[in-house]
Amino acid sequence: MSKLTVLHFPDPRLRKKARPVAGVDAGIRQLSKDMLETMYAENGIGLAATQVNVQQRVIVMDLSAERDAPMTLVNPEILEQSGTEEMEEGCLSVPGFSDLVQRAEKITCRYLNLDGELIEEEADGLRAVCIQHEIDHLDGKLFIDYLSPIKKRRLRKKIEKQNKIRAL
Ligand code: K2U
Ligand code: ZN
Repeated sequence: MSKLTVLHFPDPRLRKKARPVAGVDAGIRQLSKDMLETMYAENGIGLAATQVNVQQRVIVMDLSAERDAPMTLVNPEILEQSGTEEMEEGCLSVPGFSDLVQRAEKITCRYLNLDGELIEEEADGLRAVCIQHEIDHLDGKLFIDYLSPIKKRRLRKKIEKQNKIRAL
């Protein structure tokens, strides 16, 4: 297993659109293991392959309190969605920032598991938010893209200032 490097905004590689996985093989299973190790080390509850500079449609999640219920979703897609809900979101690729984001309240998600089985399940609450957040990553979208232009400009200036200080 190896911990991978998480890309940080405004890295342009976060904007790449990931490609569908042709088949769940040993390489995808190793990627899943490395992504889970990285997610746990960074105290995340989700991680998309795009965030570790791999342009494949793979996301991992673990929403359990005990951090012992890992899930891997290959080629995840949202088949249906209903309602709206608002939740405070953060992102491992935009450290130190969070804001309210509106998303679908309930979703029906279809994906391949690590055994290559096609799974279709409903999700709501934090699970629904996390799946939508991670699928956005696979499409090169970040939660900050939902913010108002003023908030996004303010955030970009704060990050550029942080990066200048780090570079000193
Ligand atoms: O994709 C990521 O960057 C990991 C995200 C996943 C996530 C974002 C918003 C809402 C739910 C999940 C987070 O950084 S994981 C950190 C976290 C931990 C507990 C609750 C919410 C977010
Ligand atoms: Zn994120």
